[in-house]
Amino acid sequence: MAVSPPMAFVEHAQRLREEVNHVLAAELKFSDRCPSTLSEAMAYAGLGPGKRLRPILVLLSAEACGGSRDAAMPAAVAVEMVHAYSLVHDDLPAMDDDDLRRGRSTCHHAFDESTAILAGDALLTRAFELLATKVRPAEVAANCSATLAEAAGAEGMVGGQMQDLLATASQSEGNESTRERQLEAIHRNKTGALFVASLQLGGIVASATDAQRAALVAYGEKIGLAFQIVDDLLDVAGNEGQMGKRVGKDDALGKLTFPGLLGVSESKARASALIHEGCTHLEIFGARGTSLRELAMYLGERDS
Ligand code: GRG
Repeated sequence: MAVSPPMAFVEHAQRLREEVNHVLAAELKFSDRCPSTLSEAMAYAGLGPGKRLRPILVLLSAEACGGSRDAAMPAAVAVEMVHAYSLVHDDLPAMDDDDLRRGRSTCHHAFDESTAILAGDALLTRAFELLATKVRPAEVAANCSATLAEAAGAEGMVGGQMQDLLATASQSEGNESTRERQLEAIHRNKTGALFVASLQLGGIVASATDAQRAALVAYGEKIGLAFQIVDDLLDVAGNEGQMGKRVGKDDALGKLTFPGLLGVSESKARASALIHEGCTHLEIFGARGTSLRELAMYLGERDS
């Protein structure tokens, strides 16, 4: 059964979300060398009412490793820019062809398709500009850039999206255990890689030890997969108003999903087990890992 995070955590997460939004808004302001339509589309996509989970992971992992929130903030905002770009491109007609995101029209509906493609491109490049110019010292900036690029690129998120498209096109051939392995591999790249990178970035800016870095990766892999299982469950039974996006699309598109493969109750049990397992890796952080533990609980019981 899912366990709710304490109210103090919910309030802590809300404060972090507001701090992230403040810096994100400042970093999405451009001089008049940027066409106003492009900066408006970037602000629309970047500042929409999302949960800001990935930047919160950056800030909480830095906290767990004894680092400062100010030092982690540029990396937190950079990850959110990469995430926002991925949502804009994922919603395009050539991808999921969605008209609703975060309770509002998708970027290509609010603007147009060409502007949405360019806004996604510019969010992605702005993220790396931020890491290069705002993370110090330069060696830490380079380490953050390499970590985020690897997670977002061909061997991470974009590669996972390609695997997902190929699996949908081939209508998921193979027996149940082959398909389950395939599904886990897709989500390890498509969703999990950015979760793990977010935790790694917090660790990098906080000069985490190798053992702390390994613990963050192990925790991130488990909760990243749990997040995706819950996302699949919400697509089956979630509320469109609360989710702020269309539901029931996975089934309509013939997508390989956890509830489709394992059924609803086994999927719920799998998500709870992963959250529990993920939290066992936080012991190394002692009391400083409490917020990451509470975030994992939140992921298990979220409804949006
Ligand atoms: C290059 C054309 C082109 C497309 C690439 C990169 C990409 C498309 C897709 C990335 C994969 C992707 C969007 C995965 C979705 C993961 C997911 C469940 C996102 C929703 O995350 P939440 O719930 O969203 O954290 P909020 O709105 O709260 O930020």
